[in-house]
Amino acid sequence: MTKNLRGADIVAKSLEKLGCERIFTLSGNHIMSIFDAVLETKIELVHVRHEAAAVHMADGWGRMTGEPGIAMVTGGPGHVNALGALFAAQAAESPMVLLSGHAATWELGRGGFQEIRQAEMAAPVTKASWMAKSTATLGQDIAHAMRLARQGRPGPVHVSLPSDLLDASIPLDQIVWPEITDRTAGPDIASEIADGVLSALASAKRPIIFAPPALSGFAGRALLKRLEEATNVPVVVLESPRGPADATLGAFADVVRRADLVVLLGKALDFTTRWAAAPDYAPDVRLIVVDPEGAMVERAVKEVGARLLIGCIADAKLAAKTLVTRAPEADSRSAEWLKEARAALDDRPQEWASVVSTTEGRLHPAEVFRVLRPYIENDRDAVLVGDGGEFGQWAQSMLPLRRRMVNGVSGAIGSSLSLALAARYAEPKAPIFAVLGDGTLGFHLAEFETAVRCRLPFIAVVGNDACWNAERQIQLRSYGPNRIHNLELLPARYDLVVEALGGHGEFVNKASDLPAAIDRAIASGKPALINIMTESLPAPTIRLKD
Ligand SMILES: Cc1ncc(C[n+]2csc(CCOP(=O)(O)OP(=O)(O)O)c2C)c(N)n1
Repeated sequence: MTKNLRGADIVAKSLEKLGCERIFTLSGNHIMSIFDAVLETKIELVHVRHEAAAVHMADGWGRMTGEPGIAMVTGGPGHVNALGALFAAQAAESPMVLLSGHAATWELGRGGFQEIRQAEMAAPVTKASWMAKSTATLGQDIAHAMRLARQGRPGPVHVSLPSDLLDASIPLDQIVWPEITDRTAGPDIASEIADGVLSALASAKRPIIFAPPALSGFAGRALLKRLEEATNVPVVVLESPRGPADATLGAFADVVRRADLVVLLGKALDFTTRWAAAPDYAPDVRLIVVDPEGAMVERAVKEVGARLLIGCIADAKLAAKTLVTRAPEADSRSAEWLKEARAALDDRPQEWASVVSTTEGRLHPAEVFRVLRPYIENDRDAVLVGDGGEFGQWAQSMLPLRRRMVNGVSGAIGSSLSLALAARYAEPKAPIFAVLGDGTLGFHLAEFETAVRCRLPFIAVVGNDACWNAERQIQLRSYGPNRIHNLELLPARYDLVVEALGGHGEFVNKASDLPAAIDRAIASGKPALINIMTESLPAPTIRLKD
């Protein structure tokens, strides 16, 4: 007698076969068959408190490991709740897959329960988005989604799973299981083009290389460091909406303005690069574009015309490795320019070393990050998660860049608690700090319950200025001091909320109390929140030389 398997079993077993250890999920009618099916696998379900948090966690897993994170949500409202978080994952170039339950195929077009055009809704925030068509090929859908997510410019992929396909039972011999060996990487850069790029770099006076968010992880940064060492050319990841003017990059915008050659190594020519145009760049700066997507090379042709020296379709990671291998042994350029660029990247105002708050009961952000810095610096595995708004910008400009996940190019606030939980799964022991403002905290505060329930210790460092300060600064700059309104928040005791959820809370309104509070938070071994009353200061800005 042939045994039958449900579609839901095919999904669970295929995920397991493809290396998935856990699914970040929020339950619902359409996916309960998969909850049931994972009982026959080693897959762990991480049940969270909002669908967007499940997507942020899958995003975080993708960024930490380079392997697609898997989020699973129910159809209709669950899917709709998940969509916003895909925007951040897409901008972060994070490999992940969103599996959403879906109304049964026989209900479609008839006003089915929670029926909505899910694949179409997810299309603009994913690399690919479709509805599965048959039970037998569900495993292939999953494998294809995972392959697409990590290929070329990584990003989110969505598959909707109609409930009748999940519930249907089919004989084993009809199932098309996915291939596990298929891990095709995008094309490498051809040797002669790599040599062309290297000789252009060698003959340029002031070249720089921009790398994409996809290479901002631990492994990516290590590879880029090797590239910088091999070429003596500054290599910088652009992962902020502020582009080269990101506070993380010190005074690097000055260097960019003087560059005579910019290589976009997998970095999209978009608003973050300021389209390589004046006044942020020299008017005659030349460009080399190495990108996994032909469309990006075409965009460069359109945007910069004759200033484009080389345009080539290649995988950024493979191309970086090839450039390292083919770079000439005896370095053909002096290290002077690189030294100058690195000095600009490290440039920070001297006063940050000593500035203190002028407001009783509130800390200056610099007082917070002077204390926090060694905790991150002294452990090479430590993970920093950065989120909005102005407080987050202070953090990013004062804390080490080595191992960091930020809300990044999307500019979307709210993901950090979820990213920190995903980081904990990827890194069971390392210190993990999430830094965020009090407004941002509100988006997914309930994930502290997930953290406590799933035993995922990390430390949230919250700058509580009782205000949506980033927007307050916009009102101040754009509309004047008399038109600041409607951005106040309560100076709430978020630390007590976390205590109530079973975590560890600290309240700090004096700089001298902060070190002991951090030590107690670490010693608690629990998910912890340090609620720090801070001054409402504008984000640090770069100082251009003229
Ligand atoms: C999803 C999303 N919603 C709204 C915004 C706009 N926004 C950016 S920063 C910010 C204020 C953040 O306030 P808070 O977290 O308290 O940090 P602060 O600026 O006060 O330090 C807002 C509303 C955004 N970027 N993303």
